[in-house]
Amino acid sequence: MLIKSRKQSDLPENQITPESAYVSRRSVIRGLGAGLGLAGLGGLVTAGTGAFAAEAKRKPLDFTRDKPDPDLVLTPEAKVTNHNNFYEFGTGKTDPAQNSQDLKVEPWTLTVEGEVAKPGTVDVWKLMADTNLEERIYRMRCVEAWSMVIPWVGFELGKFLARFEPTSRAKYVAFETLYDPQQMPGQRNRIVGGGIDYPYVEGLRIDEAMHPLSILSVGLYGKTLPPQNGAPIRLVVPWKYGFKGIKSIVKIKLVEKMPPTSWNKLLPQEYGFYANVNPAVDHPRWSQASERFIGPGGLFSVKRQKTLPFNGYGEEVASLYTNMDLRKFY
Ligand SMILES: Nc1nc2c(c(=O)[nH]1)N[C@H]1C(S)=C(S)[C@@H](COP(=O)(O)O)O[C@H]1N2
Ligand SMILES: [Mo]
Repeated sequence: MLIKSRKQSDLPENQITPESAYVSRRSVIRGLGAGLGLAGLGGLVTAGTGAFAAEAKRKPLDFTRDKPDPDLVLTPEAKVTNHNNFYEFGTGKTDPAQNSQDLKVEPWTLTVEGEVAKPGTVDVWKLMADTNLEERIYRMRCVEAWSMVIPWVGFELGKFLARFEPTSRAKYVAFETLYDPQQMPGQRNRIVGGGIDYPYVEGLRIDEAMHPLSILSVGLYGKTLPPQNGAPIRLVVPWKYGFKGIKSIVKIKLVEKMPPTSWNKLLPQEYGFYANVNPAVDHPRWSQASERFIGPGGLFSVKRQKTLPFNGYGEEVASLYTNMDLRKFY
């Protein structure tokens, strides 16, 4: 996500920081490796490929594997965990990995309330152990025009919500991230936090939430989530821009009216409630027709590719929006 006050060099077209960081780190490693020998090199390689303090605490998960789509190339794990948006930990792409390592993700509870017959609070770590987890390899498209392919591990949001027995008045689902300024520097400071009014909130229409592609993710690359990706539980909706994928969720409320969402509150003319990936509707400040795929390799292998309607999931989800003007409901 971008905020208006950002300078030109921070705009997405110029956003080469993460990739150039890899390149320069590698040349540093090469330069030092000659003198330090293999031991020194090993240490530096680890530092450059995402060894976080919290990395050691990630637990292996039991899950059913997705059958890999031969057309999809995975984004390497080190890039999935080093190029993030999580404004509670800063607005730079490497800030979340740097600043979120001490987030206390265990224990963690998630409350489901509102228009449900059986409201309740669940222990997320128990939930993880008791649920049949599935791997879902999804294309992800950020509104800033970069994309990744990520092997998430999680479960269907709809099946989870069904346990709480939504009432007929449940028309929307509202989500909320942890509010804890002690742990989240962006919540203490408007500059660090990018001007968002915390806690971060998001929402879906009930039919979107019930769609089998919508998942609550508890892991990636076979292990529990690192904090920078939204540990211990976050939303993943692959046909929508990345900002819908609210992280580190503590509350889900089923409601009758369309709930407020963080980016829409901050910049309503730029970010709508629906946020369906749509190459035909440009962001007011840049095109959404194409994207930079963050794949394996260095700076020069970042591939520009066409953006697909509904991020390539149109066959599954377009019917949710028949008779809706997607220019108006962006
Ligand atoms: N709580 C919270 N959730 C958030 C954000 C955030 O700043 N705070 N950023 C969103 C944006 S803009 C994107 S693109 C995705 C990025 O998810 P990833 O870092 O796991 O790729 O998280 C989304 N969820
Ligand atoms: Mo984003």
